[in-house]
Amino acid sequence: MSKSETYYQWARRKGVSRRDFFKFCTFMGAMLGLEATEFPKIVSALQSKPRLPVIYLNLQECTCCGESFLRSSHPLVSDLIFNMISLDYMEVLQAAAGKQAEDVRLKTMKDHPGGYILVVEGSATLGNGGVYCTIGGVSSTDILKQTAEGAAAVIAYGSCATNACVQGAHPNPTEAVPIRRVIKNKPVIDVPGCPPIAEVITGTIVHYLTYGEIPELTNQGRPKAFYEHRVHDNCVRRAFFDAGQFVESFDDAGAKQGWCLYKMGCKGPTTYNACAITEWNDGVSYPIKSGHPCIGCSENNFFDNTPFYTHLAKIPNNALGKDVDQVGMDVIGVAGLAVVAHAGMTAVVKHSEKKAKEGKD
Ligand code: FSX
Ligand code: SF4
Ligand code: F3S
Repeated sequence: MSKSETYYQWARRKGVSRRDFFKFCTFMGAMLGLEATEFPKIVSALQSKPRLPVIYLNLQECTCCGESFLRSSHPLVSDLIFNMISLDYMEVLQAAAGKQAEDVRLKTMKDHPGGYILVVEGSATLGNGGVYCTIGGVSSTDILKQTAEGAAAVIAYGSCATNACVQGAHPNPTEAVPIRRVIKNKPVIDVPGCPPIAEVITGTIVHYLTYGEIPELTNQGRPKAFYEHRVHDNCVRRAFFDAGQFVESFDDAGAKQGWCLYKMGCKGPTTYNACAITEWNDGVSYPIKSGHPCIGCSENNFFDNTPFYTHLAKIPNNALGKDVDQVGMDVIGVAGLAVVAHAGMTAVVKHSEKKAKEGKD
């Protein structure tokens, strides 16, 4: 994609039909929680505006955030993401290396002062002058400061970048800190999750292109459209929570029935993220749907918020109005009786069938 080419021109050149391009714009509008009347503005922006330069830095992290990019749930989203990013500078994917790569980063900064987006994956390190993570012999914390200088906005992508995540867990040997602790003179958009949802970056960039400003943020600095609700609010197992039906061990009958994972340590009631809506791998699943409790990976310091498999002491806004342990016991009592009754009935039916068969013989 050349720098003066618009997203629409690029998409058409890539063989994307006009119809699919409109579908993408509608999808993005819906993801951003915009009114349908706003969708034409997205179409118009992507049809007329040239590519927005994006520099992507990898600091202290595990690269799963980049992996999450690659598996964006909308086919056009992943294509668009990679064409929005200056692939000349994304360590994981760039062809260039060493000085050549660093020169490309510096050139992008020089050519677009105040006009590029900086995406940062991973935490910054302050320990011992930032020696724990270096790129080309330079502290990555200094590279971060230098690259942020000419950025229009900074997207802290992933929990490492927003709250230092695993590196920041006790005892935090590298003095890992969130990006907003180092970059204080630019808008920093936090996109937490370990890994985070790829569509949030695309949504943020599409919003910036359409309105010339970053999307509305929560009081924690996260895009509101994606982080306004708790995982619990849209959870696929929510009906079981409301009915007081809880999994008590990973191999029990409730687990097989897809009951609520609250008692297995699920942090969905205190975790703000959109996974229950967007899901992963083309909308196939998310942790809870796959049978594992939410560990609250988008919440601050979740690595220290253990044990993962012990349930929360209190559920905010608990509509059940009583202690969940007790509710579980009540339900197990009822369910247990039901199982016994069912087993009894099955035995009676089987016995009758056997008798009937014997009579026939
Ligand atoms: Fe962190 Fe990203 Fe967790 Fe990993 O790189 S948010 S450790 S999933 O992938 O930064
Ligand atoms: Fe879903 Fe967890 Fe809430 Fe149960 S406690 S409904 S598994 S988010
Ligand atoms: Fe993370 Fe919980 Fe979603 S563990 S991926 S916030 S379901």
